[in-house]
Amino acid sequence: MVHWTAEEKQLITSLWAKVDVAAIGGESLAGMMCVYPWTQRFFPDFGNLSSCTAICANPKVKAHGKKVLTAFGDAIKNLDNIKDTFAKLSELHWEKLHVDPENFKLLGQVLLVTLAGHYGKDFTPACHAAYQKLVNVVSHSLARKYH
Ligand code: HEG
Repeated sequence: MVHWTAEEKQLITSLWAKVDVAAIGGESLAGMMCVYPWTQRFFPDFGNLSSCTAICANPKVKAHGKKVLTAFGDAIKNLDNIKDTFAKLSELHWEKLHVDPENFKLLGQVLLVTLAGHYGKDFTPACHAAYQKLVNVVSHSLARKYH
């Protein structure tokens, strides 16, 4: 089980209070689809993904990014129990969506870069490290039901 120091918890929750979930979620998901174009294939019904400009403006990408980042918020509310919090989502990504768990890491990395770009001053090295740990735990928890 992952251990969080009081400082890490504080760094994570205080930045999160400033995060615009819709904007950062949309930008992170769009970023993943632009930088790692093979991830687009999981979203065949999302319409126009023909260029990075199209992806970034696509309302379905924005809406789904918000949904994904809202789930990150649930993880932050349950830092000591992320595994159980994501049990159902892990089953969904494995059994129904067949998303290779390697992709969770890619999205996590794009999220970190997006947060750094938007909240640079608050995204200190210690905050970055705490968020790196968080995206690792989220990826790991989402991959847990894979077999
Ligand atoms: Mg996933 C659905 C969260 C990574 C592809 N994802 C969802 C849903 C949530 C979620 C909350 C909605 C579930 C529902 O409808 O009940 N996703 C989530 C998180 C992460 C993640 C927290 C974090 C790393 N997802 C992820 C990645 C891919 C992916 C990396 C593909 C590259 N997710 C995916 C697809 C769906 C969801 C295809 C269904 C989309 C749809 O509504 O058509």
